[in-house]
Amino acid sequence: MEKQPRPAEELSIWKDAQKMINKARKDGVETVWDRFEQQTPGCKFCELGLTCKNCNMGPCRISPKENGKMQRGVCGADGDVIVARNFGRFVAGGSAGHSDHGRDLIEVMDAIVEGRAPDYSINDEGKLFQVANEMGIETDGKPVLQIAKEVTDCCFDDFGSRKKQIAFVKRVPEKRQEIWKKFNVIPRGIDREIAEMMHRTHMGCDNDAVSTLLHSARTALADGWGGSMIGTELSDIIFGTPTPSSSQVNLGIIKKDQVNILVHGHNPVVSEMVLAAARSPEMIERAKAAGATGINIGGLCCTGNELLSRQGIPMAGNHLMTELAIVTGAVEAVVVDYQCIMPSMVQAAACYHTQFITTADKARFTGAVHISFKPEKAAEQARQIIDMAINAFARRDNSRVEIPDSPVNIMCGFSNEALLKMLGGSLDPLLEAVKSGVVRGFAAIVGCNNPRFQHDSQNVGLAKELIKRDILVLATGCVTTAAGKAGLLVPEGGKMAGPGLSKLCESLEIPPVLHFGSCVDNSRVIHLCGQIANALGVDISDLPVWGASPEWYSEKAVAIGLYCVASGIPVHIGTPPHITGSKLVTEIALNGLEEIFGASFLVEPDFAKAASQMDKRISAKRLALGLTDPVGGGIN
Ligand code: XCC
Ligand code: SF4
Repeated sequence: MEKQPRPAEELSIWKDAQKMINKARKDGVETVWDRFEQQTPGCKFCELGLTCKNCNMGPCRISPKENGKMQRGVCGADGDVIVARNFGRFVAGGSAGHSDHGRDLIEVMDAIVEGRAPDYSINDEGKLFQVANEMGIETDGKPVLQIAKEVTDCCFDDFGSRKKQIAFVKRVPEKRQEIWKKFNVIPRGIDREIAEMMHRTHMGCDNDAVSTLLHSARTALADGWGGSMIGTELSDIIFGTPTPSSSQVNLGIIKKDQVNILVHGHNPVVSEMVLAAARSPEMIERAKAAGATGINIGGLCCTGNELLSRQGIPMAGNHLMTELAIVTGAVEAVVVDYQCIMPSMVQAAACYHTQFITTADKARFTGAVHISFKPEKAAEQARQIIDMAINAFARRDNSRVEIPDSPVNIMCGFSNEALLKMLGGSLDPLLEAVKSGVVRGFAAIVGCNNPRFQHDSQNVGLAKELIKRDILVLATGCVTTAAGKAGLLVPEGGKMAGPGLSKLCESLEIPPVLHFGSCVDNSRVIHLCGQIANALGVDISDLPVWGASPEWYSEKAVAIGLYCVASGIPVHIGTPPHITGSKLVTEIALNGLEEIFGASFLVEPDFAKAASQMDKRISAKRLALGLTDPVGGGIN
């Protein structure tokens, strides 16, 4: 008998999602939830991490039986080794994704420096100078492009093998660097650590789970303080450092009378140009000639967050909303770069008039229109994309259009620089707020959606629980959209916070959850933690801080989690990665890392329980710092 589909209300907490899930069913569009049903239950061996396909004597699978002789793969690898190797490769995948994204920004900066990309420029010279100084590059009296060239070279070198450590290790507190030295996890080169991870996990190399896990940490640190940080910093230099502004979120941002173009993926290089083209009078005229009132650029996932942070474009939705956005029937084009783009979007688009346009040669989708994007021809290609969308507008079938909700207002564009500016140029007022207990601590809630959970239930639930306890929340990635829809990204959201935080929100006119950007912008979070630790003369692991990714799904999310932990920030996750087949590896993740890095993972699928655990630790950290904890334990 065929399984009955679950009611839409069970699948997502949002009205706009529920309506579109039902419309998808009516329109015959398959969604992520349908496929999740088909794939459940998953393979037990794979879930436990106990399958290995690393060579052709296998595949092998290890039975997790507790008693008797430990099974081994054909080569002799035991369950611990297989789990650790699989985990290591998972981290390498995530680190490669973020870091290759960072590299693409270096390529654009290189093209700017060499005069090959006339449509791009250096937007934030102040930030360029600051980053150059941190990298030890002399700036006095040098032309801007010369400084940009030297920063570009330094970043390129960070990917290679010639350095003992990547440039931004300088941002890490001394005590933390000592720990990294002791355990030999200071990242040397970004590509190097990733390649070494692949090497170590080849048959017959690193056959000690602890050793493999330590290199996983090194690989993740190469992402956080390397590839991702380069991605963030160079994006700021080229497109501007985010400053607070306002925008809107949910599927209601799609406009019935306009040419709607959604930008999706992670890298702002293409979408910044698409936005610029969409704002040009020439393109707006063409749209009007086609019968639309204008051109509307909306965001999905992290490309959306990048453009929201810097340019204030509205957000249509996060990861699990991406197919549903197309189901509105009012999207003329989805323009994608890479990462987190469900291949199924090609089929969803084909059910309507929507053009699905890929732009990255390393992220091709069968059935999509491909425009091989080149920074050298950026503006011209962006206009070509807009033209395709305008042409599609004529083919839209308005009888199939349904826009399910009206948009919610949000505040966006926080960055470390913006925060510092709001605080009057110094972290002191924030530190004072922490010391007095007005803000008891910080938590960065980051990452994705996963159909294992009711969409956004955990992301929103956890954020609400934490702010109630006067814990200031920073949100990145897909959590930003969830927080925005829940009304947490506006100063009035402070009413949902505890007494201290709600007053702070009122006096500073900030939301209780700060939109801190995209996934690569988690580098802002670790950088900020480093700055706070330095200001207090302590290590990051001494701070009352947490990371959390309740609904994570991607390899990148695990890389983020691990670089946070290795940086001294404990991390809550809603579901474990595929490691539970090894007691040793699981024990290290939950406890062993604490002894090495002063932080570890908390796996807890229930946000309320997670919040109370996080609260306890924040309380303990405050007391250890000699601070009082006025509210601590007040809510349980
Ligand atoms: Fe992807 Fe960054 Fe996750 Fe969203 S949050 S589903 S990784 S888009 Ni990073
Ligand atoms: Fe099996 Fe070992 Fe080959 Fe993995 S590396 S598939 S465990 S023989």
